[in-house]
Amino acid sequence: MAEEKKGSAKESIESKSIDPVVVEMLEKAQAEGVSTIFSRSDETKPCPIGHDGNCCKVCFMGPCRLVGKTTVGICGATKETVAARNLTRMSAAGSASHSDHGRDMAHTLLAAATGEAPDYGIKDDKKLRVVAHYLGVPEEGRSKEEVAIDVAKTALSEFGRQDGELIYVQRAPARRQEIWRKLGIVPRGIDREVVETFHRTHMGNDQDAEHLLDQAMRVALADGWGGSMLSTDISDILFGTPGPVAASANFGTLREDEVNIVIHGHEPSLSEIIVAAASDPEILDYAKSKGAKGINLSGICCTANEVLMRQGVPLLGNFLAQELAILTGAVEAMVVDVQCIMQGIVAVAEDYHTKIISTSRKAKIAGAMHIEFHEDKAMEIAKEILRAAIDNYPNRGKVHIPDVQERLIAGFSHEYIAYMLGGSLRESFRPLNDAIMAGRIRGAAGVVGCNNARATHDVEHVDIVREMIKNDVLVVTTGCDAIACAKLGLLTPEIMEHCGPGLKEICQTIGIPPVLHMGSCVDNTRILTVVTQCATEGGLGEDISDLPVVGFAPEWMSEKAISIGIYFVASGVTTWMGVGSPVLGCPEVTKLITDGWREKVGAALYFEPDHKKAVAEAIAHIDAKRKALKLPDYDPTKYARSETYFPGDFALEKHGAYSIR
Ligand code: MSK
Repeated sequence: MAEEKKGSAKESIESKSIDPVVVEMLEKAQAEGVSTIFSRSDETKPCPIGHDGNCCKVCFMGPCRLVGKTTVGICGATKETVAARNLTRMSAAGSASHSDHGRDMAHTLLAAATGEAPDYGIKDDKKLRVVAHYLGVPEEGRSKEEVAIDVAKTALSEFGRQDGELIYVQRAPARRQEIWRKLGIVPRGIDREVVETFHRTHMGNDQDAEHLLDQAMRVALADGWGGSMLSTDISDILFGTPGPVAASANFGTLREDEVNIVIHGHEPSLSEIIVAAASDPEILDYAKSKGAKGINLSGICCTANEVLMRQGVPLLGNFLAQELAILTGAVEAMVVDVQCIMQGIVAVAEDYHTKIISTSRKAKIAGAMHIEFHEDKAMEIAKEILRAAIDNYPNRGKVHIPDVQERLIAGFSHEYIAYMLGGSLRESFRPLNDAIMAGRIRGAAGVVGCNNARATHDVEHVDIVREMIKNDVLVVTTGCDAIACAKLGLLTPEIMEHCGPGLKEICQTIGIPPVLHMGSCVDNTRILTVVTQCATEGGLGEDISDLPVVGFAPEWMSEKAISIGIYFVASGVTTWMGVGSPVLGCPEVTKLITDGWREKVGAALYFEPDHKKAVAEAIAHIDAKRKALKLPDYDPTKYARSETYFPGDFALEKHGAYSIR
C-alpha cells in the first residue's frame, strides 16, 4: 500500500512537466518538504467565478459574483460589461508593464548619449539611424550622440503624447492603418491609452462590452506598436541588434566550482552591465579569493532571452523554474529586476543559501536584499551585486545540479532574417514570400508566452511547435516558449529532420533552423515587423490579415500575454491562447472577440485549452488564407519526403526524450 502511494506520488510529479530537470527538482522539493508553485497549485484551486470573468471588484460595494440567479452586480452591471471590463483592464496592465519597460530604455539611451550614464554606449549606430528615420529625427551629418538624444526625447514624448497618432503606427501596412482609423482605435499616446482604459473601467463609466473591447485593442496597440516596439529598438541601439548565437540551456549549465549568479526579470539595462562586470579581472580575482574558479551567469525569463541573444549567456529555465533553481543549492544569488518574479523565491531561499537581490525601485520584495540599481552608477552597483553574490559562495551546502543541458541557436532579429534571406546587398523578405507562395512553406506561426502552473509545464509549447514544423509551418518564438524550445532541443539545426519536406528544403537552402528564437516578450514586436514586411513585399495580399500566419500563447498567465494576444489580433493575426478563457462565463464577450473581431480587424482571439484542437484550427486557418490568396494548395508530396514526416499522432513523448547530454 505504501509502495503504491509512493508510486502514485512519483507519477503525479512526472505529470507536472515535460522537462526532466523540473521533474528531478520537484522530487527533491517533495523529499525536502519545500513548497513550490507546483505544490501550491495543487493546494489552491482558482476561484471559478473570477476565473471565468464573472467577478466584478471595481468598487467596494462588491465584489459581486455573477453566478446562478445573480446575473447583474448590485449597480446593475451585466455579465457582458463585467467580463469585457476585466479583459480590457488586463490588456491595459500588460500594455503598461511592457511600455514602462520601454520608457526606461528611452531614459537609459538619453542618459547614455548625454554622458550621464557613462557605463552605457551606443552599440548599433546603423540601427540608431534607422530608428531616427522612423521617428522623423534628422541624422545626416550628426554625431551618434546628437541623434540618440533626439531619438530618446522623441521616444519619451510618445508616452506623453495627448493626441494624433503614435508615430510607429506608420510602420504598419497602409491597409491596416486604414482599418484602425476607421474603427477609431489608433493609439494616441502610450500613457494616455493606459490611463483612459483605467478611467473607462472605473465604476460607472464605459458599460458597452463592444465599446470596451475596442479600447482593449487600442491600449494593446499602444504596447505592440508603441512601448514594446520602442523598447526593442532602443535595446538594439544600446546593446546591439542580435544575430545568431550558439549557447546552451537548462540546469546543467550551472557550475559546481564557480559562483553561480542567476539574472531574472526583463530589462537588459541591468543584466548587460552585470555580464560586463562579471568579466572584470578585479571581480574574478575576488571570486577566486573566496575559493571559486570563476563566475557563471545564467538567466531566467526574458532577461535570459535578452542576454542570450546578445551575449550568449545560457538559459537556465523559464518562468516555472525560478524556485527550482534555488533548490540546487548551487545558486549564490538570484538578481531580479521587474516582472514575472514570484514572491515564493524568497521563502524557498530561506531553506538554502541563495541571496535574492532585488534591484528595481519599482519592485521591492519583502525578505529580499535590496541593492537599488541606477543607470548613472551602473557598473559600480553591478560590482556591488556581484560581490554580495561572491561573499555568499563559502556559505554553500550540498549541491545538486541535474546533469542535463541542451545546445541551441538563438538571436534571429528581423534584421538578421532579412539579411539571411537576401544577403548583405539585397536584404529582403522576397525569398520567404516566394517559398510561401510556392507552397514549400505552408505558412508561419508565432508561438510565444509564459508558463502556467495550471498546465503541464512546457508540454503545449513543445507539442505545438513540433506539430507546426512537421506541417511545413515556419515557427518564430519568444519569451518562455522560446526557453521551452531551447531546453527541449527545438532550437538546434538537427530539428530540421522533424520538419515537413518543403520547410526542410528551405531551411537547408538558406541555412536557418525551422524554429527561430526572436527574443523576449517585448520582442514580439519583431514578429510584427516580419509580418508587415511579408505583407508589403508583394504576392501575399496587402495586409497582415491576408497572410497565412497564426499566433499561439499556449501556456499564458500574465496580463502582458493578454496585451500581446490582443495586439497580434488587432494587427491581423488570428491567435490561440491556451489554458482557459478569462471570459468563459460570458458567451457574448467570447463572440465579440472571435466573430466580432474577425469582422472588425480580420482576425480572432480564441481561448482554447485543448492545444490539439487549437493546432488543427490554426492549420485550417492557414490553408483558408492560402486559398483566399489563390495560392496553390499545400501539397507536401511535391517535395522530397523527410523520413519523419507525419510520423503519426503527435502523442506526448516521454520526458527526457529530447535531452542530448
Ligand atoms: S517572462 S511574461 S512568464 S513569457 Fe517574459 Fe515568461 Fe510570460 Fe513572464
